[in-house]
Amino acid sequence: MPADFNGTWNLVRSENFEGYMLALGIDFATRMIAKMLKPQKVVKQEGDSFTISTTSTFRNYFVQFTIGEEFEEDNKGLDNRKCKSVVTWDNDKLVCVQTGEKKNRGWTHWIEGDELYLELRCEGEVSTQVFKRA
Ligand code: VLZ
Repeated sequence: MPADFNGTWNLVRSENFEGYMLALGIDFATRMIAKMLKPQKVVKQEGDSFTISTTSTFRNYFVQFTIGEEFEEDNKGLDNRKCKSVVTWDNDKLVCVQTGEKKNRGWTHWIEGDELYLELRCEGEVSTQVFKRA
């Protein structure tokens, strides 16, 4: 029985989101706004099917996937680069590989105690975001 990510999660702390955004080529003005945000994630998990909505006062992002099934991701409102993404289980971690123009792009979600973790990777940058249940 894999981990259960279902729920509504609020950002409580973040490391190096700036570096991640820089690696994605996000412009200065957008970075200044985005680094102040406290996004909320709503995760819906039914078996191996997921939706993850990330919302904030500035921009929202939505992704839907099934474990092991490659999908086209448009990253609309982020860097807008299309990539081919696939999410798999690594024990209780959800690992996404985003293949496209940017090397080593992807993310990992896991739960530690009552906190939801998200590691965001792009090129050489790693950002960690931590969420608590709303
Ligand atoms: O999360 O890829 O949960 O796709 C920040 C929105 C969302 C604020 C960051 C706007 C996306 C930023 C993180 C403008 C540059 C992400 C996945 C895993 C779901």
